[in-house]
Amino acid sequence: MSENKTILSLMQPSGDASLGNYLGALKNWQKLAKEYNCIYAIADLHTLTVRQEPAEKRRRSREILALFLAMGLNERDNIVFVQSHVAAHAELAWVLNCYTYMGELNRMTQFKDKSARHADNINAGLFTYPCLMAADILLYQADLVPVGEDQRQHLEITRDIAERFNNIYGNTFTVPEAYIGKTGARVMGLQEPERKMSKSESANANNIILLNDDLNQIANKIKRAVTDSDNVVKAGPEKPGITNLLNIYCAVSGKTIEEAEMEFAGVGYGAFKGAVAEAVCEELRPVKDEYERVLKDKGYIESVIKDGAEKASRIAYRTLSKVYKKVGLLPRG
Ligand code: ATP
Ligand code: LTN
Repeated sequence: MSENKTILSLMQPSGDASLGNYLGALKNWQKLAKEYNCIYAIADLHTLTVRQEPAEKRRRSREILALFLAMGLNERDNIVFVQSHVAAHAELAWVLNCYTYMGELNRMTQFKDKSARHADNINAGLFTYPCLMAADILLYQADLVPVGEDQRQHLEITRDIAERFNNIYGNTFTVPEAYIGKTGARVMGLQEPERKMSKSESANANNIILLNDDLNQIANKIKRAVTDSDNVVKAGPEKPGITNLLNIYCAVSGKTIEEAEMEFAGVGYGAFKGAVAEAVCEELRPVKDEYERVLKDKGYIESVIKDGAEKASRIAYRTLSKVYKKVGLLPRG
């Protein structure tokens, strides 16, 4: 690897990839790809915290990986792999479990949200999820972690764990920073604009734009998005639906909210939604075309998976053996 800094991020195969994943995460990964060493993975171990059909999980893991590749995050310039293929993630997660306090984990809003929504399955994995995420990041000495706004708290706990460990044992981990984009970092549901567009929690298909939807479906979902009735295209806390559409529009067009408000001043919601739909479809068209192509190339995807596991393992085990030594585990000899 070159002297560049390292960025790393993972995406769960917990549902089909959404416009939220694309704007909040993938688009920034793509933007940063030229200046950094990049490591991207499928967080399939994380997804075990919520029950899911095994065959669906396998399909989604391949599809999301194909999406990375379609967006130019290819195996030549980046390391692309599947989390469960590098056992060091589970191994370091165990160690970090022992350096993380119950009180810290108790404060995680994602844990509170997910345990409220899955009251029948509040498993220990859901609770210790941030330790596995910290392991993902710290194994590769990542400098920067591009994620959506919902992950900010998990990055903070990762930093706390890393600093705690470094304070006890001397410099072991790079303390990472979150990279959260200015626009698109929190795409809200189209039908429930008070809540994050979530790929595993959207019961209503019109609430979420999937990258697997065809362009007509995408345009129709945007046109059906919930708004208020005053017909003024302006962002504000009392207008969550319109604010969300403005954010989406700005994330794809690169315009600021003020510029977009000016562009749509005096224009009704119908025309505004039409413009948002067109901008989103134009943005996604080439990605979707390439994605369809890559997805058909099963041999290529399998070779990326195999290669990625090898490259990632080499880096991960270097860190893990340093950690094992520092905490006093016997060397294998
Ligand atoms: P779930 O909804 O099942 O919890 P998720 O999509 O939030 O899943 P991941 O697949 O791990 O979880 O998310 C991948 C990336 O996409 C993360 O960086 C996350 O912050 C980002 N992301 C997810 N949803 C949104 C959203 N609605 N807006 C912006 N970014 C998002
Ligand atoms: N927790 C993240 C997914 C995730 C991740 C990571 C993101 C798992 N490990 C490491 C960045 C770095 C989520 O739910 N969005």
